[in-house]
Amino acid sequence: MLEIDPTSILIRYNVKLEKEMSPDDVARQFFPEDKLIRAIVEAVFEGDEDEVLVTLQNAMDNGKDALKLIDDALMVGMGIVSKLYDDGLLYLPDVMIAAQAMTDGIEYCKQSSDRSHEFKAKVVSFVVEGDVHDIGKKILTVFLRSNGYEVIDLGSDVPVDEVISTVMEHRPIMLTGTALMTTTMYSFREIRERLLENGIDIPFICGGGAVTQDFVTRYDIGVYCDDAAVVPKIADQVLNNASIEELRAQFHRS
Ligand code: B12
Repeated sequence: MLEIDPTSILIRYNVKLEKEMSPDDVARQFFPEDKLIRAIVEAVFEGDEDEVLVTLQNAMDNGKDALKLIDDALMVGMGIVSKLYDDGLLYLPDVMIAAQAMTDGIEYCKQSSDRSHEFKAKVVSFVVEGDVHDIGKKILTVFLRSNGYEVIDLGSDVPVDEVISTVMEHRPIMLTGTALMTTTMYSFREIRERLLENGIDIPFICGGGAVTQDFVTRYDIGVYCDDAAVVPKIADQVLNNASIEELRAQFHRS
């Protein structure tokens, strides 16, 4: 007869009963109670652009204010996406898709209202002249917009004159520049000099593959950061009147 060792059976059938929470489960904990708002938040979280518009319209039809929905629903949905991304539960494409749904929603709310939405502040973003690498810049734009900033996005391969004239016209709280090539990043120096010549001393935040902290500090250009997701935190500090030295102390690596 076959001899069975009972200890081996116990080990073999010892299945792990706890289930790890999925990103959806985690997100559900943050969804608001109000059914009309919750539907919009869920649609942003899912990155479902059509559903965002349908749920927004439904909320407006039921008495919600179009512009208040930007902060109360669209930003809440995007905030949940950002939190899960920070916690490593979502990936960058999830953030980009949700941000697009949120951006469409913001446009829809603006069109549906005769008042204008209050952004935290304005930021100008660009990729330096001669450089077409715009992926990092697109990411930081998404993060800034999803954190309540209005971004004037000049795109890539932007001439110095255009950066300066845009800053003069729009008076942003800060400027962000991206450069991916060692041959193009010297534009940052020229831009900084031209800004100062025009009496504009706003923080100039520089990043992108080719740029280093040493380059940005050596030429006294501005503040360096290698992570697009941190840019809204820098902007929040700029809004708190942080000086260049304070920004460097907080965001530069020692
Ligand atoms: C994709 C890519 C391309 C694509 C660009 C598509 C696009 N729309 O962006 C295409 C194919 C068009 C391309 C073309 C070229 N490329 Co190219 N390309 C790359 C590649 C593979 C990835 C770059 C990238 O998107 N990285 C991902 C993004 C997310 O990174 P990122 O922009 O650095 O952003 C991160 C941070 O830097 C930060 N960040 C970015 N911006 C900012 C701004 C602020 C304010 C802050 C705080 C943070 C921040 O946030 C992001 C992370 O969160 C790199 C190689 C590499 N491994 O980097 C080469 C690379 C950049 N390319 C290079 C070269 C040489 C070229 C070409 C000249 C090739 C050629 N001979 O034609 C052309 C240049 C055309 C031009 N005039 O610009 C070189 C540059 C070398 C150098 N140091 O000068 C690299 C490094 C490849 C190499 N090893 O040789 N390229």
